[in-house]
Amino acid sequence: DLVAPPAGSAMRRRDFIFGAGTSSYQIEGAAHEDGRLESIWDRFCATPGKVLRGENGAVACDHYHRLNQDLDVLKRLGLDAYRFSIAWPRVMDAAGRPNPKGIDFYKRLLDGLGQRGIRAFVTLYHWDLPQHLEDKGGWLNRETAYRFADYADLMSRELAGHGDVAAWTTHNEPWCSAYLGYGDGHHAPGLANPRWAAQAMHHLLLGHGLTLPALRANAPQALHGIVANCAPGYADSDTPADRDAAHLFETYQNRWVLDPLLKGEYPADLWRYWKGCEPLVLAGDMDIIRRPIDYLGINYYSRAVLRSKGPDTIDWVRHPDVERTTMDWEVYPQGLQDLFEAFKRDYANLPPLYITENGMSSHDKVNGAGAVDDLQRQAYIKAHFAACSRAMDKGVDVRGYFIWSLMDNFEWAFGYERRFGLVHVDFETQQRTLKRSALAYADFLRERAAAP
Ligand code: GBH
Repeated sequence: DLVAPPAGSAMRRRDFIFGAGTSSYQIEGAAHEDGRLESIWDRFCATPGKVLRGENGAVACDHYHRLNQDLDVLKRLGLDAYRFSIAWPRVMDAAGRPNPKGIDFYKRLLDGLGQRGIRAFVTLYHWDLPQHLEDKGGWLNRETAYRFADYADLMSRELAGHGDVAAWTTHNEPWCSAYLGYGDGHHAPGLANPRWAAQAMHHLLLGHGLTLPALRANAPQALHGIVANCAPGYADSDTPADRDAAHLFETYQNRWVLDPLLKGEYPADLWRYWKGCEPLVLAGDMDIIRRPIDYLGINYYSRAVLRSKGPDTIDWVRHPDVERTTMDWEVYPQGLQDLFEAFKRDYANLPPLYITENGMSSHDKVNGAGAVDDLQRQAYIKAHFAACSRAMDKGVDVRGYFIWSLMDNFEWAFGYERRFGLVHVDFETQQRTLKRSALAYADFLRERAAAP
């Protein structure tokens, strides 16, 4: 019974949503079919030296062609909800007109979920910007925010009446899009300047706010919100300098995104860390960005430990003797509780939370008996269930938990080597094998469904 919340946990309430997630570029493949345009990730992967072993998402899990099989896997798991993203380059042509073939894929996906009684959490942007928009400046260009609102309007109209969409998400992890994409260049489009990261963030958040009226009008029954990747920062020592380093880390990692959304302002400390990098903000922008949201999705993986490296400069500390994943991220469940309790203290208007991603990568292999013994993942999930339960006991309003990921997939700059799935994928044969963690999760969900 490894993958289950503790007895008596508030997570065992029947209305708590359990799910798993994926994203379009990481699983779909079919990168050149049915009128799909080039995305910034196709271009980035084709640039030598950007992705481990030069891998790309051209085939990935071939999910585009294996939709029904993957829907049946979701059904076998017994999930309440499935979180996926729409590939913007699949559903609109370069003139902004709808591409019916691409849109049809998502209609079939939602219909298939609906037939199986699985609710949908639909993300509009999980990093695959159409390349033609990047050619005009991408998220550095304010126009992209307006094009994003057009795209959101189109998709929420087109998909109305298909399946049961519980929630729309504007952006997955704007921090990653802005910082990894435009600030340090580890992700597409591979640009590296903190001033650009700050401007890209502003336009990403503006795009988020601009979409909300259309989403609400076209999908009045669904919840509307955004997903942020957050991590708590701990000072390496109790000195004021190290405590300030931890504070600056949380400003750059969490408050850079959450303060504009929930307080309508960028945290002033951020410009202590990135001197002179303030974005251009037009009158009225912050009111658009702070439009009320129904929920906040948090992707939680690990913590950071920080020390001061001089005034307004921080240094990441790597503790040698702690458990790590194959991403080299520390396993630190307590951080989830600490983070959520801090949010509750810091934001008077904190909306209900969903853990929209949590999980780990490991070197999983199918053994001679045809099974995948991912014991470390089962323990990881169980420990994070317990941390989430403790936060709920302290009054934090958490409504759902999604494991990242449904299946092994294209792990961005790390290619196919890092495996986050509940389901193992053999990338030669496209064979899916439920790992032990998936079987244990399914057992828990079946028991819960049977309980009075
Ligand atoms: C998510 O991003 C993505 O949404 C998803 O597509 C991706 O597959 C998944 O996570 C796994 O990577 O070095 O310990 O300080 C996660 C964003 C940003 C979280 C970097 C971890 C560094 C952790 N990540 N962060 S650590």
